[in-house]
Amino acid sequence: MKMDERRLVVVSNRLPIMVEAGENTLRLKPSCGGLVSALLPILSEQGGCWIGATGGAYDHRVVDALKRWCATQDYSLVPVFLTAAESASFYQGCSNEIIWPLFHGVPSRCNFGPEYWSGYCTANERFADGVEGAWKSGDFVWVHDYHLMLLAHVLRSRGADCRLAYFHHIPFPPPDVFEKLPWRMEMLGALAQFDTLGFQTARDRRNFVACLRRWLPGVRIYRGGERFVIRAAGHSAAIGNYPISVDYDDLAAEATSPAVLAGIEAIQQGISRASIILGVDRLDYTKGIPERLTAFEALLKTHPELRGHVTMVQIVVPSRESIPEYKELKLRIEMTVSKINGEYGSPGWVPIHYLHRCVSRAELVAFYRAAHVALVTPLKDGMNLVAKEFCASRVDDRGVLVLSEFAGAAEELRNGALLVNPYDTQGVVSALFLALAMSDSEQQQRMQTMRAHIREHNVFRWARTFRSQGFAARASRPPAFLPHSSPSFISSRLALMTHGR
Ligand code: ADQ
Repeated sequence: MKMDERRLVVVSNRLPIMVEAGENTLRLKPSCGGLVSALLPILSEQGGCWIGATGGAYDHRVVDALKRWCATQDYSLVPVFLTAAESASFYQGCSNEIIWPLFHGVPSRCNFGPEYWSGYCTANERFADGVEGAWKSGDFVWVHDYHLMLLAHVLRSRGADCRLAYFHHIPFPPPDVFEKLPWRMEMLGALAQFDTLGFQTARDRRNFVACLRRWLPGVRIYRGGERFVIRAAGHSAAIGNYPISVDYDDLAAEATSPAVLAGIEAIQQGISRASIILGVDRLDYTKGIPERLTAFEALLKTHPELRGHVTMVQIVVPSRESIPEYKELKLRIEMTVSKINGEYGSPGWVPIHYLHRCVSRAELVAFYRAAHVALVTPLKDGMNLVAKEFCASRVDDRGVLVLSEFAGAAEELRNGALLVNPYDTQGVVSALFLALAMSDSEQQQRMQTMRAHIREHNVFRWARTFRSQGFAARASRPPAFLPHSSPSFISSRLALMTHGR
């Protein structure tokens, strides 16, 4: 069977549809976020199955509603149910209070509760149940992101011999950061049980390999060009970097739709035709939103001639609202926006327009097209799709991308974007000033360079390359050999963590 004939089974923490179940009500609505933005076009094109949590405990009404919804789609959804307690320790706890901050390089924000790890192990078992129930021989099972790093280990320990691939959407930290994880060896041993592992950038892949070398006893690492093959506990895995992307053609087509053209006009009228500096983010401390607002304030302070002529639009999609830190961040952003608007605003001009909600794709593309500058300044980001969406939408070859050098996207877009250090307020102000004054011809030349790259390296190519290289890697395993030390140590520690609690 050829690779592209295999059924695609996506496994991720959340389904692309959220279900809000009240006592007498049930509402389905699409999820917002980078993973869904990237994978939905792939499944919509190829069909297949998506396994993920619904965000709640078992509810037969949810099962029925999802079945009805699937009947109208080319792919099916398989819900995984977690109790409130399981979700609290796995999702809020281990995933978002340990792995997320640690992997984004902020260990000071980590809360290493031991009960979180045990919740993480349990949840990975639940997802494994979902895969076992849905998997058919010959499927390509593609696991996504940091919530499910133990899944291959759990499935292998149950005897599953399916092809298992993993894509890591967030940064992978260097050894001196990763080593703080109390379960570092278990995690690396489990990751090594996948057949293929993909990372966003060469730096993430290098960091992962460096962590394996330092912390996984008995691992063997082979290099073949840009790819690596590792062998641990008698299993081989191929490792590579595959920068994720966007559905370029869809965004470019949407950009000239009547809804978007009307949207651009409405936005421009609404802000009195001032130049727009646009920020679009999930509400997260890694996205650098307060730092960005501070830079905008410094721009207004040091360049008073711009007041009234430039407006910032910051769109924020609500995220992880049950975690106190995220609630505090929301408050901090709201206070900063209101302080800047109070201090610098004047009749007829609001310095910052702040939207806290999930907007439709057409609205988003209208904002991308109406903006003069996209200010994409995460403190650390696996890739950042907003940067690529902005470029793909600019069918007019205009607009300037000011991009954090700490976003994965900077590796690919450095020839067209103005790169900044988001911690360097003065540097961001200078880049913004340059962007606002940039000639049409320079904007065009930079934007064309970025668009050409994204057109070619679009999300379909990303999925194809990952799947075909992963497929080839399994077919050509490295020669058998004896590892330096016994890998059974890792297997038994993991078995203890996942089964022996
Ligand atoms: P995210 O952290 O979610 O993704 P990002 O890549 O920027 O970050 O994607 C955000 C997505 O949400 C974009 O597609 C954007 O259009 C959408 N979005 C943002 N605000 C919105 C709003 N208000 N309304 C509607 N849509 C909105 C994770 C990693 C990233 C990585 C992606 C994909 O953290 O680094 O790029 O996965 O791998």
